[in-house]
Amino acid sequence: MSFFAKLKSIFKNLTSSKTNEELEEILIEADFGVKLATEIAKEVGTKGDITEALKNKIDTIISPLICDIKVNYDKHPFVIVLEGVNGSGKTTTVAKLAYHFQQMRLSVDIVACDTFRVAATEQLAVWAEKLNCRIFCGNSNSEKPREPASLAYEALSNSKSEVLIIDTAGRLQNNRNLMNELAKIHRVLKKIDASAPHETILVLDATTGQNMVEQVKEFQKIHPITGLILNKLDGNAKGGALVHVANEFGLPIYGVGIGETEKDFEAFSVEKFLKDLMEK
Ligand SMILES: Nc1nc2c(ncn2[C@@H]2O[C@H](COP(=O)(O)OP(=O)(O)OP(=O)(O)O)[C@@H](O)[C@H]2O)c(=O)[nH]1
Ligand SMILES: [Mg+2]
Repeated sequence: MSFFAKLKSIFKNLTSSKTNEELEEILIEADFGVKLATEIAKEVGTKGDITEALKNKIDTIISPLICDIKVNYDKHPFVIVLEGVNGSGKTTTVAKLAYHFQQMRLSVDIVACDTFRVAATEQLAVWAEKLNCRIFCGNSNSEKPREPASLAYEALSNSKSEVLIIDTAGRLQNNRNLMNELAKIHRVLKKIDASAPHETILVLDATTGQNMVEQVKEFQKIHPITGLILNKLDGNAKGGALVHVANEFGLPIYGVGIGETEKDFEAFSVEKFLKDLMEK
């Protein structure tokens, strides 16, 4: 059952007659995680209207974390690295963020550090052309793929833009080599600017369940994550584990992806999230 379906059934079945234990069980089943489920059941159970109390609790956890990416104009350029597992929407998010900053009249360069797959570079090159961004990429004609860290170094050394967005390879968080490669990208950036990257954003797929928590943990080991973007909230995405992630890590939530074009990026709305919960 999807997260929304589960939660919908929770709301339907919620009556004041449910015991705290029953509520706790339902919440665990709905991907809230044991710790949070216990906490909520304890708090909510004593407050009469369980539905309202549960909504308030979700609001209390998520609302303080919603914010924009604040570009520090003292940085030349302001460097953003996008990370995440296979297919979470990193490359599309590069385009969405590039467009977002262009709307703010900032100049943007992008870097195709997913050099292992030629198609990945081509995908980003298409976006670069559409958005009229400068792109740094490896030479697709050469037989050996360019080392991602060396490309990142070249990009940061040469970019004249206000914002530099770095795309990385979709990697399983348990793939040591690829994670080492990511660590290396961070190391070389710091050789040029000790404060870089200025944002390390983990891109999550809303259709992921509890594995989301694991993903945050594993990527945090490489370099501190400074914020999250949750993609694919359009359609029937679960997204529920976000409540768990938000409660566990308290990381800023920079926005959500709601489609495949550069314009399909918006701020996370708790109101919409809860409304979808009740009506989807
Ligand atoms: N519906 C929907 N589709 C999305 C969204 N974001 C990305 N996609 C689609 O999801 C697929 C994967 O997106 P990519 O941006 O290539 O993901 P990635 O993380 O770069 O993938 P890898 O480089 O293979 O790891 C593409 O078909 C995108 O068009 C979103 O917010 N909503
Ligand atoms: Mg990609």
